[in-house]
Amino acid sequence: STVLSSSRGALIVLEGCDHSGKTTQCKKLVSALNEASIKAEFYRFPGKYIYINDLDSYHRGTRTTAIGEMISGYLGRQQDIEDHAVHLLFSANRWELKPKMLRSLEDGTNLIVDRYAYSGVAFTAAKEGFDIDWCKQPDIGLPQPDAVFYLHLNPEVAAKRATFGGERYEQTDFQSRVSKNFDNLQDSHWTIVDADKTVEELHEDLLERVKDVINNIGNKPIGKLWT
Ligand code: 2DT
Ligand code: MG
Repeated sequence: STVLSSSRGALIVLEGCDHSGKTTQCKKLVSALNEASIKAEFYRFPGKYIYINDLDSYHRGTRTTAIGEMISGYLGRQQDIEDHAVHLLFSANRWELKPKMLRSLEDGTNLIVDRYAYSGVAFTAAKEGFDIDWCKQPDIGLPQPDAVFYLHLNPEVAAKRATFGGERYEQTDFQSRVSKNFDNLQDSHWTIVDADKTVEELHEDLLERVKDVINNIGNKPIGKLWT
């Protein structure tokens, strides 16, 4: 007889330019997977709010970390933080969640993650005086995503969706440098997905790809990012 060993969870990241629909799609993926009785949790970086299988408390923002709070104050312009220091805080926010993420993955729960170290590098490296190599250092060794889906939207289409507000980084010239940096970070784990379609169409597309990753994960060891 055959003994079926249960597989670990897959670590799946959505990246992409602003207004490409990452957050919406992550939440829809988690809901759809859970409805299909596939264990999945939503993570978001920066982890302004952490929630575990509870979409409502996410919106209420009930669970925060101290580092997440600092980043939140920075993005909302309530607080200035030196550029190198805030880069390290974004990274520290990922490291502080690493043990929890690994426990979930080992327990067979799939993680659907809205932004990761790629955003960390792409955004800081868009600032004056930073290079990609320096920016990558603090995130080296984090859990390696099994798949990164990069939601691609051309800048004119993104601009039409945009309600660029007062949050830090929400300017078009900055965003175009960010998007060039993303291009330099693509590796074999990436798939570029056309995000210029309806929410439902994009969801169907992503759900199929995500299920494919989950079905093929087996007990492949979790890698270490950028090693
Ligand atoms: P959203 O809440 O819309 O995702 O905006 N950022 C994010 C960084 O500068 N470094 C990071 O490591 C991460 C994860 C991207 C969050 C903003 O924070 C930026 C936009
Ligand atoms: Mg978002």
